[in-house]
Amino acid sequence: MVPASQISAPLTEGPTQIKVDGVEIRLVRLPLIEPFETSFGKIDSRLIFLICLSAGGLKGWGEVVASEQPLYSYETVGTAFHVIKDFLAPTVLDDPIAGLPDLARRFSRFRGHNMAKAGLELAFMDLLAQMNNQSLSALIGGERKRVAVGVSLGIQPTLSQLLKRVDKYLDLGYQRIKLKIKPGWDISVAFEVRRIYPNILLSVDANSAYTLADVDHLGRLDDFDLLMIEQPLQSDDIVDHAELQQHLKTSLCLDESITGQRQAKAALDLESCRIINIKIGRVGGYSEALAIHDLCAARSIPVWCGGMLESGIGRAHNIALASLQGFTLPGDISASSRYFERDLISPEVTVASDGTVTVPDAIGLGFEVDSFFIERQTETRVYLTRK
Ligand code: OSB
Ligand code: MG
Repeated sequence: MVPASQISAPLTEGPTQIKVDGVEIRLVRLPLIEPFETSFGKIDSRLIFLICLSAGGLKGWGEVVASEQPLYSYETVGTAFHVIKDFLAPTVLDDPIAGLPDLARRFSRFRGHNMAKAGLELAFMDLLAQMNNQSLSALIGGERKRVAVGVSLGIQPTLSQLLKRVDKYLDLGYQRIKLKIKPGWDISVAFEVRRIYPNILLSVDANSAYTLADVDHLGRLDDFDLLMIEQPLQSDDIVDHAELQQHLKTSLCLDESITGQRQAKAALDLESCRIINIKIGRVGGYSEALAIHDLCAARSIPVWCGGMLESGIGRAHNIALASLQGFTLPGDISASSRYFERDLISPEVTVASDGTVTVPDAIGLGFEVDSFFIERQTETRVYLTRK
């Protein structure tokens, strides 16, 4: 693993004081190639929330992963817009920023709204990487040159439509298949996929669709040699998951419940899960994501990088994060083409036939931002400056 001291060094040292001149917010509509359905609903486009920080002639890009509706999390595009415009952006524009810890400290007095905070942290880290002439991966101490990836398959109208998609993504090389499940679309689906593919890495994600009363039902998933069951119980629960884990052979993985390093530590202390999904947006940015990575590495708990149907900008940050040594399981980092006809970056993210994505070594994000296409798809644009 990478010791915390090595990770934080480039983030705190050096003469870098970043004076941010402007915060641009853009809401950009990207249609999905096909609808994405989870236990809480179905979407057919993404309203991508971009943040662009300008400083000293450079631009740093970040993405707020909130959805339009408060389903996965209480945050929405609307709440993040308000919180960034009225509270977070003014603290960013206030004084020059000394480093990531300084930025995180400014945000910490505001409760919650992790996705809003993360969007600004991401953009800040892109700026910092550019100022240091480094890739994002190098900036955070990432060592992997390629990261292993899996695919998350939404609930389908029929089993045969699901099986077609499993086949397609295995063919494309994806190393792990994750099935979204809910009551009525769970046991028989996992049974059938496992029957046809006895040897693949297979997991399921319930997005909180069950309660502890379903312990026997969920126990039937133990027959399918799953890599993990992701977030079966309530989104803020840590206690019932510990009880459930005791009754299951299969490892539980927490997603929604892990909103920061304190929750991660509590979940590991209580043995509520044996695997953690790290999403930079859900935990409030790089500082928390790195801390959770370090905590899990120190306890030999595998972590993997989750996804939120990000555009290429959020995806580039996920790739950088997943290049850290502790990310030992395939992430939900698909090719741009898994979700979008055309992405906001160039080149787009591609998955090689061995199910890996290259970690760019070019400075900053490592991808060009396609300003022309962003402009074309923009629904809302706001530019905030110092008062
Ligand atoms: O639970 O991991 C989840 C997408 C939106 C909200 C929650 C989740 C997901 C995914 C998609 O599973 C992962 C991806 O971006 O490919
Ligand atoms: Mg999940």
